[in-house]
Amino acid sequence: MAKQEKQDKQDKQVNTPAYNADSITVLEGLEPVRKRPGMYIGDTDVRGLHHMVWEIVDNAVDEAANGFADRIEVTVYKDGSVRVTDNGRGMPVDLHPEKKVPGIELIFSQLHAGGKFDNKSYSYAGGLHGVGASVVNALSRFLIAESRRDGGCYRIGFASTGEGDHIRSGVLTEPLHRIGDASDTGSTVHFLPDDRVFVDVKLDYHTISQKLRELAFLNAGVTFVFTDERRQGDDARQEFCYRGGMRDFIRHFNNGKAVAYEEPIVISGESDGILLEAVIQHTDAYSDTIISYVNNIRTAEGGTHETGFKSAVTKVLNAAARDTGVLKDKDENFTGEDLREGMTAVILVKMRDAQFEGQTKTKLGNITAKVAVENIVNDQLGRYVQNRSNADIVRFMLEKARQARAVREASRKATALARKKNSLDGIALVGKFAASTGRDVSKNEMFIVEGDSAGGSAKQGRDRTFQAILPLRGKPINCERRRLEHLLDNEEIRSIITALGAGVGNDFDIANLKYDKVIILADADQDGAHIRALLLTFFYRYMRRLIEEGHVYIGMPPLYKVDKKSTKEVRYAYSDRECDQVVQELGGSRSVSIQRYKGLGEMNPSLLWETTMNPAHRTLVRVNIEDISDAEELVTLLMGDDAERRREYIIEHADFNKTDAFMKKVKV
Ligand code: 28F
Repeated sequence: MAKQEKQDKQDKQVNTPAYNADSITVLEGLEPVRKRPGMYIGDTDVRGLHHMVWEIVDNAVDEAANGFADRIEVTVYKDGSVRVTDNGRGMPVDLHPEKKVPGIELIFSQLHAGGKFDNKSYSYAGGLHGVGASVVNALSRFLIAESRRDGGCYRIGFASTGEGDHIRSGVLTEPLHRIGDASDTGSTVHFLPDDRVFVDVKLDYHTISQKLRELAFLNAGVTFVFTDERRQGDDARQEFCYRGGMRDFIRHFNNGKAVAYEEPIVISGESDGILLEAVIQHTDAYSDTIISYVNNIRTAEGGTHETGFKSAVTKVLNAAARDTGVLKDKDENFTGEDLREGMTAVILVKMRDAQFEGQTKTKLGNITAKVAVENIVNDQLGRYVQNRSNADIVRFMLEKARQARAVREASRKATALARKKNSLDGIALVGKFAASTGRDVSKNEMFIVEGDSAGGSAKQGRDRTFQAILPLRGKPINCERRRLEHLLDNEEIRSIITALGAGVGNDFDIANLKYDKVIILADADQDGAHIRALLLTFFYRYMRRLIEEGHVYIGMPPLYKVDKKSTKEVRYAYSDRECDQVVQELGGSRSVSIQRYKGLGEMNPSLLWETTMNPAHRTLVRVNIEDISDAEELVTLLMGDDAERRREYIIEHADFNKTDAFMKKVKV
């Protein structure tokens, strides 16, 4: 009874005129977002459009991270609108004591506000710029929010009004009111990103699905349901829930590799207001992989948290090596790199006021994070290695470090020699590599071409002012199973490193890159797929920035030549489907002749130029690491020991029309 009274009172309050007057000032608050969307959402391209979704999802994830929700649903509709629902406490509907406006209205109309980011319990809110829901409202055609709490369901609505230079957005069109009863609690937000802001861009099914899967790994036990109503059948709905959270993440990541021990090492703790969760698992690989996150955002460029992690691992394991006698008094400490050989680690830091730096703003800058992570890892990994029941695992790690050091020392001379060879720029490449004459790096392109004959055609056909050709004779070495020192013995690999001019591995410096585009040109058959995979693996492992910053492309030679008999019109098709389409356009199969190209080698220089190299006509596919774990999985699959899976994969993907999981098709 008392509850009902309170309810009625609230229902009345939200409709008072004073409240509407207040909302005008609130409106002006959103104007800057509309004026300079990029400042608030990153950009108004696909990335920005997806950030709209992440901002709302982040709020739901925060509610889950605080222990109030365990189910989050995301639906994309045919009109491009998005609906996000959680089963948390529901957004507050009572009036803010000073502002006299319902909490839910503040969430969607106050920049940098909503209390969300001031409230201690919400101290780890994520989001690119941490401005949240009001920005999404400002950049939407409409936004409807519902809150289910205290037995009621409440709704508030906003929309943009006007047109041209007079658009006002986030205007309150439906003040908060009770629309009915609710048997559960939770929040729902339904919004339509404004197509006048996000022009000609669409939400991508895979991007959203991968992000939600990632969030499911990072938030153990929370169920994420993704529905894309633009799709049909089994593909339209996906559900992710990982009881084991980051432990499941690392298992998934190392799936298909030989792991040194089944149960990942788990570290979790708090220091100086910074939360850390980390998992470690070793494989028989020769490199290390650290995947790090801050507030659920991937930090691809690393930063202070990674530095703190590495430094603590080095310290703890060197101490263990001394304790167990693996290192004698006279021995030098192991290097961090030796100690991390074969290590996979996933690190998640949650902190307030995270500062992001670096070229892609994915590098954590806060020094406090280094200290905090270092403290927690020192303490917990220290305890782990002290624990007798982990003795075998610790012995494995130290033995691996010892071998890594031995190999490193043994091959130091060989490496020095290889490096020296490389530094004799050009000499190692004589007769093979055809450099471009132009010096404008931003225009320069390097084609890595499968086979000498195709290489020859490419050299003749190219525009030498900006295109360089590097023909590959044999197959480049498989680098999954090799240390960098051995890779340098491979002539093909050395040529690539030398030609690109930016070093390799830890010495790789993208600032010295001589070519803006590195284009792999291989046949559309199994051999070609293999060569592409080998090269991509190499770039992925030893020049990752090259891929991350979008410099690597796959060239697409045409698969078919279609001649119209009567008019002699000639068209080229790059896929089976395109071939069918072209045949239709030229009047059907009776009026054309079709030639299928078996390989690059069949094309003469001018044809190769016209169809595959000329920027005006060609199709390139940019290689894009959308989901690092998928890419890693693919690399492992293609390069690892599991021959059967590898065979299956190559057969399945030898069809050039299917985009490899690595790649996102972008016509350039
Ligand atoms: C569909 C997206 O946005 N879920 C949210 C809550 C819950 C609270 C809240 C949100 C706290 C102080 C305002 C409830 N009860 N899903 C969401 N669930 N925001 S957003 O509070 C926001 C601020 O002022 C909530 C008690 N405390 C907080």
